[in-house]
Amino acid sequence: MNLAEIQTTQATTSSNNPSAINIEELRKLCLDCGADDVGFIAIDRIELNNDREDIMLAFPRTRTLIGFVSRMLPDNIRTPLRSIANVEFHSSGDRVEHIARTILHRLAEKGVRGVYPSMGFPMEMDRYPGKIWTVSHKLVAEAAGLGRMGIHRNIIHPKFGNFVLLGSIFIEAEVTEQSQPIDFNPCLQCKLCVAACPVGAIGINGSFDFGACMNHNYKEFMGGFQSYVETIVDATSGKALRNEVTDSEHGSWWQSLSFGANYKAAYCLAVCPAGEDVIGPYLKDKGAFKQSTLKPLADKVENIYVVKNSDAEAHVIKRFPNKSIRNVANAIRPNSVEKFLMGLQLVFNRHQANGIDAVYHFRFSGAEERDATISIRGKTLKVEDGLVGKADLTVNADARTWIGFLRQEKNLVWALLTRKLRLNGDPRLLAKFGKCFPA
Ligand code: B12
Ligand code: SF4
Repeated sequence: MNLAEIQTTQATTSSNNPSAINIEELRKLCLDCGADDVGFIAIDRIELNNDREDIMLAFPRTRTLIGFVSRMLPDNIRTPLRSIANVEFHSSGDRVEHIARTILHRLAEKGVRGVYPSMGFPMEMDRYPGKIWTVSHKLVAEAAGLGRMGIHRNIIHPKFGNFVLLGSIFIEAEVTEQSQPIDFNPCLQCKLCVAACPVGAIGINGSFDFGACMNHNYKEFMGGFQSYVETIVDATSGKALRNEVTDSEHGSWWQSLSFGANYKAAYCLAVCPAGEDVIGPYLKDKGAFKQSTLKPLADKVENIYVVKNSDAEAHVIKRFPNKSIRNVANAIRPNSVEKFLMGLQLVFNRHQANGIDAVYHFRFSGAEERDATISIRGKTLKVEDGLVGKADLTVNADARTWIGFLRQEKNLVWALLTRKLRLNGDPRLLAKFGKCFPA
């Protein structure tokens, strides 16, 4: 299927509004401005349910979203040299924003207003560690027929593969036709991304270990920065700090802070063979493809940043004995009960939960009053509002004390002695709970 055919199958839902922008003209305008593929969806589309409030906050006149992709250079992403992959990520990211701005300037000449959110960063940090992005470009791209998420949770464009970054634009006009998702997933289920990820973040079953990816790949981003600063502050002298942070790591931080934060891996994207333009070498000789793409990344001698006793640490020990483990603090640390409950799924270590079968009732009081049920069973986690079923352990906690305990600012024994924390049930279950969320 060529790109023109793909695009024709996408556009389906029509608008009756006579002033709506003709999509053929709009598509041409977007491609002329540098987009490599583009689609259009109305603000009321179900795929935007999670993001609509933020989109309307950003631009209350929004009627339509333009989703587009911009190609990256696969060989830059595939190299084991991080500087070369990162320069392509940064250049491509800048290009996405440049394309969005150019499209909006052209539309402004036609009297159509709109805004574009960032491709990735900056984000709304006052919401951290919550939903800090305005719109999920992946969901826009899927809805707009630009590809589907593969097992590695990235969008695979049917022609360009996963070597695309995504952009979205909010505009005030309606369009004559809306795009629809493509009816197949280009992911081949080859699992090369599963094998390539140094921290085991991508599960064969489609699960994704957000914390593992965040702690390693994003070490020189926001979460890792807190930990870096605290390491410096906690050191008793410059000489003592050298035992904690090597010269090469300080240098890497300096480069990230001066030239744009550097990703440590992105190996899942690097090895993905899917997409009409890139699949040739894989189809020709799968073994040779693995040798040339996966092996150099797997063989690379490098530091891997993982939380102590986490699934990610166990993965490095088992799969990548050639790589060096460096322990870091978990980048996601909650600052409220709400964020604690919301973030549990993101930092749950399923293999640490092996053998646990327990229901926990949490009853928070004080600054935040809330009841929640957390069930851990069959290496899966379920978080529910309210008290559901029979608890094996009930944790009655003052909200601030609990959050302080999680942030290692308050002592568990002190909390128990002062009855700011009271347990009803087998207290060993609390230790087992903690094991599933290594910090
Ligand atoms: C949050 C985020 C991340 C997170 C989570 C990744 C993920 N799977 O969603 C982290 C920090 C781990 C991450 C890593 C990477 N990212 Co990123 N990231 C985003 C961001 C800001 C939003 C993602 C999103 O839509 N999440 C919501 C839903 C749709 O995603 P999901 O997969 O269903 O859900 C997972 C997580 O998001 C998380 N989650 C879901 N809901 C919530 C809510 C909250 C509050 C939180 C904190 C998390 C969370 O849990 C889910 C399972 O882990 C977008 C930019 C944007 N504004 O859209 C870029 C984006 C998705 N990232 C991108 C890229 C390139 C990467 C990296 C390759 C970076 C790199 N160069 O190394 C890696 C790849 C990791 C991977 N295999 O997914 C590209 C993807 C391009 C493509 N072809 O699809 C995007 C679209 C940026 C762009 N403009 O192109 N990323
Ligand atoms: S590497 Fe294979 S399994 Fe992973 S996303 Fe690409 S095609 Fe799918």
